[in-house]
Amino acid sequence: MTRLFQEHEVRKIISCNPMWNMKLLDTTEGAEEVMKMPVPGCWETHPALASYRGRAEYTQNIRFGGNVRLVFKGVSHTAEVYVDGTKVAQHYNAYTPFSVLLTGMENEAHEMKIVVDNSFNENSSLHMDNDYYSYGGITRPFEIQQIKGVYIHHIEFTPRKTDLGWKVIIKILLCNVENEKHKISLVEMLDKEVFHYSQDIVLQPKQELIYQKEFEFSDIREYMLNNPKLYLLNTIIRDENNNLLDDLTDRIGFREITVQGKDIFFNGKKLYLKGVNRHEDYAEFGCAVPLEAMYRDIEMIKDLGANCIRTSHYPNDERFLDLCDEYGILVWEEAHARALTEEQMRHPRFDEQSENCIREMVETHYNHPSIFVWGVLNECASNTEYGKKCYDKQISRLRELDKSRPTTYASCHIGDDICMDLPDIVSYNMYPLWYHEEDPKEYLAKVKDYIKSAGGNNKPIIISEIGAGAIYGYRSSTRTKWTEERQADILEKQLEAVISDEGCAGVFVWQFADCRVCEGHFSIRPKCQNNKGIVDIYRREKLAYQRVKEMFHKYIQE
Ligand code: ADA
Repeated sequence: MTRLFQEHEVRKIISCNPMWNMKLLDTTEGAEEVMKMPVPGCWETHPALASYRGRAEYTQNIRFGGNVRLVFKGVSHTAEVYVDGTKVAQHYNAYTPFSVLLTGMENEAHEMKIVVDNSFNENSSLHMDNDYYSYGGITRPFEIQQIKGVYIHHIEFTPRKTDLGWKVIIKILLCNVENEKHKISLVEMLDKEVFHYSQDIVLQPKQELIYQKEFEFSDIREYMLNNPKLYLLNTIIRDENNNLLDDLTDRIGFREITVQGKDIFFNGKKLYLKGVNRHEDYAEFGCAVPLEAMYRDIEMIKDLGANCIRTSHYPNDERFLDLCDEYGILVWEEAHARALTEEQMRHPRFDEQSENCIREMVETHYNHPSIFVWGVLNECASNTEYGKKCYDKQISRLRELDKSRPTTYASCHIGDDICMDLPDIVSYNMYPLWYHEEDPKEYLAKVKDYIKSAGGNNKPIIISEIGAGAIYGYRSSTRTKWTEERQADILEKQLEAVISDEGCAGVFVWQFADCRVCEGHFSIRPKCQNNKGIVDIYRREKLAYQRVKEMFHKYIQE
């Protein structure tokens, strides 16, 4: 299951065994050479591989024929895909989907081999030793799709509110995979009600065609956070003999995000963001968080009184985004990057790997109504001229790909950030009373003064990270650092400072749950975890959970 709804009725999905054969290629003592491994899943779930960093080979013989798409929702972090011994694809980045088109295949068992690599090597500019863990494996769902001569690659649904209702631009990318011309017809439905039909659409051999139209809808229910109405947008294409060719269903919402001065509006209603940062990381499951655990997270985040989640610091699993759509929880989704220096941003593969991540993130997650802003480059070198070129390139690219959402980045360069003129929303990460002993209110005033002086004036301000650490179960009347008491005290003072400030559009707690970190630079972190979660890696509440809940509920947006 790659989504929380059925994407296809016409397009057939070829089932394959979720248990793959796996062979370690950079062996480690204590583990057998060949073992079984579940997909999706992290190899760290296997007790002997809890810290394995290197390459592994996944193999399985699967019967298929004709034209097929191999769809990988996430492989961590580099994949080489081989079919019958021939390399057919390569992909870098654990957090974005990719697919491989195979045409004219013999109808027989084919050997699938995926070489997966999670090592920190010279070709990796984004996955590196960091304050989160780069797991290994085919960590998100995989499926094989049977397609015919023409298929629907993806659809973009862009709604815009008008005085009479909604104007919507729908872009459909159609792909002819054969060496012959195809003439097709196309029907579009909203919750099974036909709103458009077109025929005699001609695709030349191997042509990719964008079919774009604008529609007006008046009698629809808006997507509201307290009543998140989702529609199924269903597109079906047929050949000239009216035979079914392909279909694609996506889920959409009629909602519009606008920024005016220092305020962010959702369907014309001013937003105040009360959020949490969330890593995709869950105890022994690593980044391959099972749906039940995603469900538990979203229920707890809703219980907190939060209305948004920041996917720190990479694009998330589409099933989690589907849950956010269903629960009316807003999402700040960001491309993959955390705390890169200028030197790291000068890595020869950085621009290309960042571009691929941004394009794949926006193209595949575009229709999620819960995503209200795109972010890039968390705490990277926004204080250098070279860094500014990268920020400018990435924010411009976001705007090319999506004109319907604002852009932002979270900075930590208080006093020397030179990029605040670039994004639509200015965001800052601050840890007064944890990393430095300053009164949160005074520190926030300094942050706002700097933002005003450095190009961020008259833009919405989000405090994208506040927080403090605590070891789950460590309680003491001393209230020293690392006690749950101290974490709750610090969070209360930080939240009080931000929520009571008129000039902020919102605040995100760092972070929802503890997560594993890498041993290199971050072994200083107790248990080799980032312990600023308000719950631990098993989602057991620390005292701060209830304290944040009280604060968020105290400020309830009617
Ligand atoms: C930064 C960073 C987070 C985390 C946090 C911390 O703000 O964006 O990923 O590392 O610091 O825990 O210090």
